[in-house]
Parts: sequence; C-alpha cells; structure tokens
Amino acid sequence: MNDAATTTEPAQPAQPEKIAQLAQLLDQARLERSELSPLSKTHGAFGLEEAYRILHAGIALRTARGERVVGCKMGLTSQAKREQMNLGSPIYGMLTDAMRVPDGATFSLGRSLHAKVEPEIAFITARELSGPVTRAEALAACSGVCAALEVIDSRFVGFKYFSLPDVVADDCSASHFVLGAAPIDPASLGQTGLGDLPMRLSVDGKLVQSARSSEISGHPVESLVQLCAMLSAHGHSLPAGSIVMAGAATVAVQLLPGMEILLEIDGLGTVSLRTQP
Ligand code: OOG
Ligand code: MG
Repeated sequence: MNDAATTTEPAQPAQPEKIAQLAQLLDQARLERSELSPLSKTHGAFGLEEAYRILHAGIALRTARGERVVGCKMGLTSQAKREQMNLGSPIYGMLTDAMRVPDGATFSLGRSLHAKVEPEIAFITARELSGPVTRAEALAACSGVCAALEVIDSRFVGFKYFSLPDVVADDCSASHFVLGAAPIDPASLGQTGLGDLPMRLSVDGKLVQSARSSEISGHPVESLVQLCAMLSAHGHSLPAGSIVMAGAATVAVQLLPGMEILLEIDGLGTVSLRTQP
C-alpha cells in the first residue's frame, strides 16, 4: 500500500453488514447443527480484527436469546494444539452459561457435529482485570483454579477451517465446558504453583493423553495474561467472577457415544464427563 493512498482514502471500511451476516450464518449453523464451508473461502478472506467482531456479534445474538456471558476461553495455547490444528497463535472466545455442563454429567452428542474433548485448567476471577496485567496480578485476582474439560465443536465441515480468523469467528470452536467440583485457592499451591502439574486424560479407564501444565503457554496463568492483553486491545475487560479456560494442554480427543472421560491433575483434583451411549 502506498502512503499517498492511505492519507487520501478512508480507513478500511468497517463492513458492519458483513460482520452481522457472518455472525448470523454461524449462529444459524450452531442452532440447526448444520455445517458450513469456511467463511474465508465462501465470503472472501477477512482479518482477525473482523473475526473478533463476528465472534462478539454472535455472542450478542446468544445473549439476546437469554444466555449470559460467564467468561472466556483461550485456545491454541499449547504447541500440541497449534500443530493439531495447523494454526499459529493463541486466540480467545467467549463462554456463556448455556455451555456449562456439571461435573460428572452425561452429555448427549445428539446436538454436536463432531465434538472433541480437551484437558484444561480453569481460573475463576474474584476481581475485574482490566488492561494488560502481569502473571502475579492475574493470579492474585483469582479466587479459584480447577481441573476442567472443554468440549469443542466446529460449525465448519469436517472440523477443518481455512484460517485463524475462521475459527475465531466461530467462537474458537466453543461448545461446552465442565469445571471440577472443588476449585482451590491458587495461593495454596506453593512454590511450583500451577506451573508444572502432571495432567492425565483417560477414556474408559485408559490413559489417552498426558502432559504437564507447563504445556499451556509455559504456565497456565500466562493464558490469563494473554487474554487480558487481547481483551484490552479489543476494548473489553474481564469482569469479576469470570471463568477462564486456559486452553488445552494436549491434542483434543474425538468424543464418541458411551465414553467415560476423566481428567486428573495432581494438586488440582479431577473432573469428569460421560457421553450418552
Ligand atoms: C480451536 C480451539 C482450541 C484449545 O484449547 O486449544 C482450543 C480448535 O481447536 O478448533 O479450545
Ligand atoms: Mg480448549
């Protein structure tokens, strides 16, 4: 782009109609359980900035139907996930109350397209976090931390998308999440803290994935730091009482009917989910 052009031409068009249209398309696909081709293929490439606006427009459609935002999820915070999805950098999505599933519940795959489960750690904040924060500030603002499972699903055909903006627009594949029953105070975790805890994901009693919590951006609290930086760049803050999923420590595992999923994190406890047979 040449400088003369940038001074005389208006800034890049905001395209509010396109944002609303793509948010509607994704929302409808979610409600109807239908698959879409990646939006960047069918509607032209768009950037991350637009993708986050589509995401927030989609969340506004959900809150207009009575859902309540309860927090955020970070995605692609581990190398394993970035390689699995062939995408390069951490992203965030939003969580609503309708996505929460109780610990140990039976989950029906009937409303999913191609759901997968991920071993995660979740934070619960006690104070608002606004603007960029340090790890210490982020941790000090948390009242609880627990083992968590995320069920991800994609509105895109075959759980494949073309670009990072595609997946961000689709609320970073958010579908459902489960928090361990007894969050603990992060201050009680001692010197090593959350930084190097062994995490084991098993299906039907067999270990399928294991990792240390350091796989999540070097330290899970780094996810919270990155989230606050991204939220503030988009003009948002993280309210007190938010749930924040730090992102998967390992690749995601495909969910099939009749599975018993258990995540154990040394020092943080367990969380489980069954899929309906
Ligand atoms: C994107 C969401 C990734 C995580 O924990 O890394 C995610 C995807 O895999 O479709 O939730
Ligand atoms: Mg996840």
